[in-house]
Amino acid sequence: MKQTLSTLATVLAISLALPVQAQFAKPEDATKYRKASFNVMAAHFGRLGAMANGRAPYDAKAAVDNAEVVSVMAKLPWSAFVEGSDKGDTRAKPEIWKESAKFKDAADKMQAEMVKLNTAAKAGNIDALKVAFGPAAASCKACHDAFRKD
Ligand code: ASC
Repeated sequence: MKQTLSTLATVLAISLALPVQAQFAKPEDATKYRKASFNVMAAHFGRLGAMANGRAPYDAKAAVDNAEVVSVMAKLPWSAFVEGSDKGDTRAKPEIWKESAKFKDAADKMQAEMVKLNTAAKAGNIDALKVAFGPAAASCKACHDAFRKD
């Protein structure tokens, strides 16, 4: 029993450490998935922006909750930029697949900024949130400028 539990714990620890890897039956499913994850992220990021920019009152708990969602969602879209999903209902530029190392750098940078934003939200003060929000928004914009059609 003890042995079984410890094996189970090991399996669980390994599976939690694996990066999220969604599977898609069709390229359109991948496109829908990445758009959905960006949309959820944007909704929660926008709430943080409203607080950071003084358009909404600062609420420490709401900041933590929103930043948590943002940092989790930030991990999701990348595995959905599959081959063949450059066509159809997407603003993804071909450069995503042609300059994949550059795209990965931009994606990694964004995720790192969202982790910092999450840490800042947990600090529990508006100034920390303001400091982290600017670079986080800039990391969204940098990727949009290079890799998204408007
Ligand atoms: C947002 C949002 C984005 C980013 C970007 C920052 O709130 O939806 O995509 O910020 O506009 O420049």
